[in-house]
Amino acid sequence: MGKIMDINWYPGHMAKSKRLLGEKLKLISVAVIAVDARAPLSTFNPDLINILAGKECIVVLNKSDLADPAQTALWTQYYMKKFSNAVSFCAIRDKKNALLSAINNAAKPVIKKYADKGMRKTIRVLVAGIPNVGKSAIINRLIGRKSAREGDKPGVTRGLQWVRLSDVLELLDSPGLLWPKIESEDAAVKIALAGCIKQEIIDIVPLALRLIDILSAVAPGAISERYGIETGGESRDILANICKKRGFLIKKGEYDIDRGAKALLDEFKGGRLGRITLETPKDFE
Ligand SMILES: Nc1nc2c(ncn2[C@@H]2O[C@H](COP(=O)(O)OP(=O)(O)OP(=O)(O)O)[C@@H](O)[C@H]2O)c(=O)[nH]1
Ligand SMILES: [Mg+2]
Repeated sequence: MGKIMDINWYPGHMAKSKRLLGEKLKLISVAVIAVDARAPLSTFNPDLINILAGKECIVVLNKSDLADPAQTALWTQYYMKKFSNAVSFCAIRDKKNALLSAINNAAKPVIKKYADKGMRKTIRVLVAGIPNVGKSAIINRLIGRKSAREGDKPGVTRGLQWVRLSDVLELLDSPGLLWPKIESEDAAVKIALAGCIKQEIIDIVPLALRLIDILSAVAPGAISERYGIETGGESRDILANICKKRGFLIKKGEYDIDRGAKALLDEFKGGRLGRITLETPKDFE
């Protein structure tokens, strides 16, 4: 099978963003770490553990509307154990209350620390995570208007941006950060499937074949239901069958596999294959 992408892809703008973020860290007391609920561990940037050491952290499993609710519950428990603070969220639909109270709870000890010294300070909350997991959307949801730019592709937020949430809380939107060396090819695949890596560097046919393999384990039936095809054979035959069903032909008898791959990947990303989570906590025990 072909290589899906260079998993050591770490563009210069991310190194720069990480440096600029480093300069603001001393101002930050609370951090919201956003992950994609469809791959909650693979989309967690392990660099953030070091970067955010000593801060109150909340893991937000965002895009929960696209994930399997039972899996999201397991992953929320997983992160509760790890960080004692985790919330599942849908930034485009959910009410802000649950997330807001998690942030307020995390800020409470910091507010108290200052209050004990007779000080009343603004608590600064960083929203961090890999590209396209919905950091800006989370901020917009919390403040109730579109203040941070969001977009349906990775790399939309380019600089740090402060947004006032209340008289005591201020949020910091940050550009998506990957880490310099993604050790696991499996994690790289899921990061790509969740749309967190720009399309241009991805080889979409092998990625679509990997998606077909993963789906046969985590959501058997999803492809046959969506496309009305048999899914017993090899992934390549399944992809060819998707093309056949959709009429994606280059010429008679030759399928447009690229087009089929793109359709499958886009439809997965958009949730049209159902609410699917690509990994379960048990995979990592
Ligand atoms: N279905 C769904 N889509 C979401 C959710 N949250 C965000 N999105 C969409 O996902 C896309 C990415 O959201 P952004 O807020 O721009 O993501 P980001 O993490 O700020 O991305 P970068 O700034 O590129 O790092 C946008 O099209 C959002 O509308 C969610 O909970 N569910
Ligand atoms: Mg953003």
